[in-house]
Order: sequence, then structure tokens, then C-alpha cells
Amino acid sequence: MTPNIEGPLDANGIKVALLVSRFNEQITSRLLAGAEDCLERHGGAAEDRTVVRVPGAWELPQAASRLAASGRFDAIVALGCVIRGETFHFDIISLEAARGLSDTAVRHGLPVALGVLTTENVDQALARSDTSGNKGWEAALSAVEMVNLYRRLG
Ligand code: INI
Repeated sequence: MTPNIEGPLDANGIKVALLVSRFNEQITSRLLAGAEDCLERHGGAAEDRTVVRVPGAWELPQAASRLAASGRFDAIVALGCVIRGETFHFDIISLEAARGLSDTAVRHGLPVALGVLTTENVDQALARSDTSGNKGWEAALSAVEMVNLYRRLG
């Protein structure tokens, strides 16, 4: 039989840092609610979750790096929202946030989920942070899967 290794979607006992940016708080609060709902529905306990806030998406990798180095968390779920119409440096902020979060994940061997919306306008951001199709929810689920995958991979 072909070996098949994958992470179960069980959040029980997984310590998660929910790293959320304040910029576009109307959107990021919905991403945070989605991520918390996802963890709850997959058996995660409230006391295993820590919410950490930063000013904007630019600061997400900086704080993620510190959180990863602390050794206190099994995973980080990074939540933010960059809207093209609101910033001339949209590409810089969104690309550097993604690159920095990826670097942190690889450097520390820690799952870091990318729940950063990069949209053309507020309507797109609202649609992707709604109760269905919530990207914070999806990011939290991928973090759970990756933690459990790493546990199986050793
Ligand atoms: N930060 C965001 O998270 N989203 C944005 O759309 C945004 N815009 O539009 O500028 C934004 N800027 C702030 C940036 O992330 C930093 O907090 C700031 O540059 C200070 O370092």
C-alpha cells in the first residue's frame, strides 16, 4: 500500500498564537472571529489560544518571528488585510508580509498560516471575511493540519 501521511483536523491541545493586525480592523476582527470559531469547532480550548495584536500587516512577520522564537506556540495564524485602493505601497506590504511569514515558518520549523487578505477593494475583503468563505477560518484549519502533520513526520 502507498504510504500516506497527513495531519488530522484535531485542534485539541494545540497552542496557537492568533497574530492579528489592527489596520483594517473592521475586516481583521472578522478574520479573527473566523479563526477562533474554526479552532473551537475542531476541539481547541480557549486557554490554548493567545491573541497578539500588531499595527499593520508589515509588522506581522516581525512579531511572528518573536513568537516562534519563544517556543510557546505550536502554530501561528497570521491575520491581516491589505487593500490596494488604500495604499500606494500595496505590493511592498503584501509581498513582504507573505515573504516574511514564510521565512519565519521555514526558519523555525513552525507552521505559520497565511490569513492575510490582499484585495482590490473593501467589498472583496468583506466577502473573504464573511461567515462563509472566511479566510481566517481557513488559515486556522491549515495551521491545525500542519501541526498534526509535523507531529506525525517527527
Ligand atoms: N497595513 C495593512 O495591514 N493594510 C493596509 O492596507 C495598509 N495600508 O493601506 O497602508 C497597511 N499599512 C500599514 C503598515 O502595515 C505598517 O503598519 C506601517 O507602514 C508602519 O510600519
